[in-house]
Amino acid sequence: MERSLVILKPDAIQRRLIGSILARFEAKGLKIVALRLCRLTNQQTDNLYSVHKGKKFFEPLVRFMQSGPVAVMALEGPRAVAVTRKLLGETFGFEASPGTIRGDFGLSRGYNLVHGSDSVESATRELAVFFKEADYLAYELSEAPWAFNPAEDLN
Ligand code: IDP
Ligand code: MG
Repeated sequence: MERSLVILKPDAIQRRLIGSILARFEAKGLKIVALRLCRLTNQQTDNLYSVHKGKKFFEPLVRFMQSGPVAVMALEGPRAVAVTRKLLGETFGFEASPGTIRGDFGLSRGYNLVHGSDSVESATRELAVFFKEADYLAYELSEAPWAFNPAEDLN
């Protein structure tokens, strides 16, 4: 089953939005299979944001991401990566549609509450920065057969 890396950024923690944001992922039917609070290291922010090195927002972005605790998690489900990105909304809060996490909770460019892997390849790389295979808890949600038809085609 597909997995995505999601990080609730320092602004989400400071604004006490952990519960509200997690509720969006739960309501959608995604399963939290790993979840941890931590502070991001240089190595971790480098890995997450290497494509942005050299851009003018890179240094402020790294400082922001290391400015306080974050909640790092792995979300699992059919098409977890694309579905998560849709739930996040456009990058900037002022452009993100109402109904999305960024659209409902934020106004800023950089302080946009949440990170989500942008492709299955990025998810594989990013998840490996934070979790070992043994960190993913295997369990069944009782509603799972009603949240998604297992006979459904994923292509
Ligand atoms: P994404 O998070 O939607 O994938 P990216 O373009 O990959 O967006 O940018 C990574 C992060 O860098 C964003 O989530 C945001 O926090 C920050 N960021 C991107 N563009 C800007 C900008 O123009 N000004 C300030 N921060 C930015
Ligand atoms: Mg990105």
